[in-house]
Amino acid sequence: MRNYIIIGVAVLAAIGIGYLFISNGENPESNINSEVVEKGFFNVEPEQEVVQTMFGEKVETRFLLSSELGFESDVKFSIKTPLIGIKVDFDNSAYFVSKDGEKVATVTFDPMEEMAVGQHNMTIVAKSQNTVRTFFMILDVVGMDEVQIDIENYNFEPHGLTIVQGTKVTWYNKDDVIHSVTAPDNLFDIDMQRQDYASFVFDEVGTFPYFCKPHPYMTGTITVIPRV
Ligand SMILES: [Cu+2]
Repeated sequence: MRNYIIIGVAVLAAIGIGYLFISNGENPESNINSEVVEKGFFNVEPEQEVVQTMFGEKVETRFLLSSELGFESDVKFSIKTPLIGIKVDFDNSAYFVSKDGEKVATVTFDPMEEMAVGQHNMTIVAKSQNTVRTFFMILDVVGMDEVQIDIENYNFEPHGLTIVQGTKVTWYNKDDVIHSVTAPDNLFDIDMQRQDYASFVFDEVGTFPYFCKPHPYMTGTITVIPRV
């Protein structure tokens, strides 16, 4: 019994020492520019706050990067929101920002799959060694002809949606409870049984909020834009 305790203590001590070594050792990622001490900070300005495109059409948008107080370093972007069915490409993996002038970062969104349709709130992070800038943008992938909204876990998904005039929107109730799709002005008021489908064709241009009668906290909005 005593031997086991001694072995146990020795194992714990070994783990502890190992841990000290690991935490003292430098993590390879933070090692890249470890001799460079960053001065100042950088600013990032999105060219647009709402980026709109049609389903199936690539769209580009740019960010302006500038140096403040002598900042000189690499800046990397990442998008913290999962964008399902959308391919995202930055034109560079890192942007060297210096006091010599503004730098432009370009990102391309390619909404390739049908599930890309809808308004996506994106959290974008631009990061250097010591500075982090977080900002928000909306990517609005406009639907045309036919669009499906899933009702799942007491949510309309997509929750915000832009469509072209004349588009048929079909709601599909995936939940095991009864919901409704109800416009406050009674333009439509559809009871949705379990596993039920129901459609409405939006011929008028405008903004149409709707909700669920049994669960009024469930809301959605459809914005209809003119067909060109
Ligand atoms: Cu409901």
